[in-house]
Amino acid sequence: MKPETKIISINAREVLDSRGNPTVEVEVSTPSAVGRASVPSGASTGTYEAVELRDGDKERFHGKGVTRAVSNVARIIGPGLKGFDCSDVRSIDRKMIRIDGTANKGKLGANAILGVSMAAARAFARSTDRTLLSVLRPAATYSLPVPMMNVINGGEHADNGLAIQEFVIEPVGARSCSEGIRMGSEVYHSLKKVLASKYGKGATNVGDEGGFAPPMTRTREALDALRRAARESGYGEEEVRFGIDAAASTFMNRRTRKYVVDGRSLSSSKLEDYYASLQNEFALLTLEDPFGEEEFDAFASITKRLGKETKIIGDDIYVTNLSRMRKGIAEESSNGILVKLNQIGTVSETEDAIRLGQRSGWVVAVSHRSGETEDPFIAHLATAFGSEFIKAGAPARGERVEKYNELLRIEEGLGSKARYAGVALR
Ligand code: 2PG
Ligand code: MG
Repeated sequence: MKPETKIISINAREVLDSRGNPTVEVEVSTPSAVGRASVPSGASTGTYEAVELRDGDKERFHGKGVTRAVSNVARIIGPGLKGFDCSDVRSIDRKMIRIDGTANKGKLGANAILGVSMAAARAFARSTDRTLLSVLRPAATYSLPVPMMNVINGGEHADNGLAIQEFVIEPVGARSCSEGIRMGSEVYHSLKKVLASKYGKGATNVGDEGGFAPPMTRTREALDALRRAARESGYGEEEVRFGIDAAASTFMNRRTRKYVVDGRSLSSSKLEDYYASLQNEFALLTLEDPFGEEEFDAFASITKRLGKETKIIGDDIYVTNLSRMRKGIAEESSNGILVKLNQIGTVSETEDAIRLGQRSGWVVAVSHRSGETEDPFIAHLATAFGSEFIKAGAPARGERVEKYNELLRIEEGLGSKARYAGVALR
């Protein structure tokens, strides 16, 4: 008998994220199963992201409560989707977009809409006893992503003096994703020793994404520490590469359009020179958000200059939004994109962004947020669509590790059919 996959009810609640802030958790029920999902939340958010609906009621959670989003799920979305089939998440997404009626999901809240979208996909997987991966993209050849592990945290994710937000390691030389995860974990622990011996024990406290937050102020210090840690673990440059997420909107002065970094105030062309010298010294494989979120020209200039060796990845500039991506494609502003479900607010629009990036020859990095939950949805999303990277933080802290652990399970499940994206990036 065919399993019943129509929605009979949708439930939502307020739960806590990894920073201890409230977020939305949704359960979509069919007659045969319940699919549950929870929604992440960023700190260095792009201006053009879909709206994360917060109560603003200072009496609860310092204004960060999400009871309005929760009630939008229970009172509006739930009744509106009754009888919809979970096999067709795209129709579910379309219906929610129609009910919301705004361009940025500001009425119902992208946190409400996304929770339902993810939970519906999972409800279909559970009801039909399939993996989430195969529901997101049936009958494909699956490739597991290279973990992009953020092992030194700065910017808005830590309280140290680093302007640059993330320093990541990328084990492209591994033969499989599981080997890459092992290599990343080894380098992480070597890094802990490197930092403790140079800066003392307090230097190994961790930031929001599980990376260390040492009392450093200079970009080079962080990259030097990464290189030493990789070497001490026995890995050379061809095995473990490095990357940066500058999140430059957070240190750009909007009036002067200068960037305050490493004790200097730099114009965008001087900042480009600075990145070029870092690229030269550390062979950076990825450089995310090197300039502010409106700086399509500066992005295009650095892509032209470094794009052969380095993937210039746009996060805040595109916010997983197709129309912003199209501008970037036309202007050749980058050769890569960071993809985040909650920037756009539905699973099907996220899929469209991934596909558009891939059609344009860009590398794709599927990403977590700095405020996460234990939901490993992105491990399935990245593998389903064969993104080159997954950015899920350090190999530490439960909410980060759960994504990597899910990749280990996925790889095991795929057996000899599992491919690894690192092969193409070497
Ligand atoms: C980023 C993300 C995730 P946030 O800038 O890429 O690492 O940070 O979720 O704070 O926007
Ligand atoms: Mg970013």
